[in-house]
Amino acid sequence: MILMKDIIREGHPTLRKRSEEVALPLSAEDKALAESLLEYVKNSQDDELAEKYDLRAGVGIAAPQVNQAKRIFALYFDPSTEENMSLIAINPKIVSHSVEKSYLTTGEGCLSVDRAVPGYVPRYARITVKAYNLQGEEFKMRLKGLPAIAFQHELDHLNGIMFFDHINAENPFAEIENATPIERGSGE
Ligand code: 4LI
Ligand code: NI
Repeated sequence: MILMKDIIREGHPTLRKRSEEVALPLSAEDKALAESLLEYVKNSQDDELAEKYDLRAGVGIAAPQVNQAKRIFALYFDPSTEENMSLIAINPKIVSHSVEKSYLTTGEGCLSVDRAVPGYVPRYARITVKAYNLQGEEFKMRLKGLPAIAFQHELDHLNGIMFFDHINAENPFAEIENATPIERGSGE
């Protein structure tokens, strides 16, 4: 199981690399890695397990964050939330996106970043994505809201990009043209 000590932090070179495509069908090792990423985000949102194992809560985590430069990530939104989604994405791609953008009014956090980096992170408001699942089958889906933001945040990790790379350096809270703000409390 993945613990905080297994998650590499900003400054580690793996976070700045482009991760490698994953061979399909998935090897047993890659399948176990993908499952452990999903397990981490699930456990991190369970109050008891998060406290027991000292896990920081996240909705997404990417393989390079555990020092595996492979194109795999997991997203998890609890069934009690309106998002309600559990996803493993292998070799993910954005096939199309809206012109409209969106951003979290609270800014973004990252399990590999131990400081608060204030500022708006512009993202596409709606994306159509393609990826492979654990069984090696291709799937396609449309995302909006927080899942779309999280998907773009995790896809960036596979390309060596950190969320703060997108923040306006002169004015972190400069208005973003053609964007819908997303308000969301932590831990709801
Ligand atoms: C507890 C239980 C306030 C501050 C609000 C917490 C269950 C920030 C938000 C959670 C912020 C859950 C999150 C992300 C932000 C902030 C990620 C809490 C886990 C909110 C997820 C990838 C950016 C995703 C909304 C600097 C580790 N997640 N909050 N950003 N939540 N969480 N991101 N922003 N301000 N990061 O961080 O998983 S996209 Cl679900
Ligand atoms: Ni991150």
